[in-house]
Amino acid sequence: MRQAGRSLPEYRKIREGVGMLESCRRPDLVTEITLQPVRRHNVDAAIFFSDIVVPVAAAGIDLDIVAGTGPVVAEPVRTEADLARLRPIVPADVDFVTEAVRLLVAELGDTPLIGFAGAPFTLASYLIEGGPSRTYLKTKAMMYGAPELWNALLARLAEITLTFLRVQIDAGVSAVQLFDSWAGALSEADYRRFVMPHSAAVLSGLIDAGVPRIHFGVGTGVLLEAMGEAGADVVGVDWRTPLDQATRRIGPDRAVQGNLDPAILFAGWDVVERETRRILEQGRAAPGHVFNLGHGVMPETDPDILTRLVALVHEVSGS
Ligand code: 1CP
Repeated sequence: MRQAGRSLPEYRKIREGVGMLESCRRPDLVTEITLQPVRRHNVDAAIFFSDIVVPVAAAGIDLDIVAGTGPVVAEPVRTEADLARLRPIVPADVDFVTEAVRLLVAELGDTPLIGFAGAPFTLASYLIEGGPSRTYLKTKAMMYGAPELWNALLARLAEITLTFLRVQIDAGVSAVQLFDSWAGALSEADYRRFVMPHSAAVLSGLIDAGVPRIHFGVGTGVLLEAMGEAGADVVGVDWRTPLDQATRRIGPDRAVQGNLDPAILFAGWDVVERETRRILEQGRAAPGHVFNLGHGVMPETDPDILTRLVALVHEVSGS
């Protein structure tokens, strides 16, 4: 979401009259949209064009991705009976993903393709709330009030997510990112108790696949250590925590990814340059640093600033 694609005129053109879910199911469109930011900005890796709700739609949940809103679930999942509508998936349920990844890997040559999935907590929040939320009231009510149902739901989502990431790895992605975008709504203790075991099941289930695993959330300053422990090789950091501080929390065994505030891209080039240099400097404290934004690209972002930003990162890091 809010990756480079949405700020590009060529993206908006190709998406005209095509719904978001439909575009995710068309390998020709997925391939072209994934390549657009790579061509334009010369980034070092491509991120697969899809959405975190694609596997739960394939698992039988009736949902849509509504422009300007995000995922909307027709009948939210709130009871034991609702859970039965979320069945496990098999690779054939997402054969369009296999086909798109294969096409992309062939087109990209040496440029790695990053696959991704939503983590169980973030997926559960959409299924339980029925759409985007600020407070996660119903999600937390189930988590605290009906822990058995909660654990059954998150275990099912972990199973679906693991299958979905394996499909992408088998088709050729070079790395995977697990998005627990909204886990920052939790305390560390509750994250460790109610969420981490399920995310760890996904991440540890991929150890033998031998691809780097990136684990990211927004507002996760207090969770960084636990998100690393869940089984990540790289921990994504939003703009709230400086990377040297993040590294002290995460420890010397994991790389970091981040963390320019996407809003900085609206503040003029001098500010972008200063902040980018600061982040690259602070990233040196970590055993590895993937430069990235602290969250997705806003659709109103000037694409030329992004191109310049990529060139600056290449220049400063000598790559
Ligand atoms: O642009 C790209 O090529 C990247 C592909 C991508 C990714 C990685 C999309 C396309 N979605 C995602 C992941 C995603 N989707 C996340 C995790 C990343 C993050 O935290 O930003 C989340 C939380 C979603 C859910 C979602 N999908 C939202 C957020 C709603 C909320 O709760 O605030 C929204 C707005 C979407 C729709 C969506 N997904 C992707 C795009 C390009 C869009 C916009 C819709 C459109 O273009 O029609």
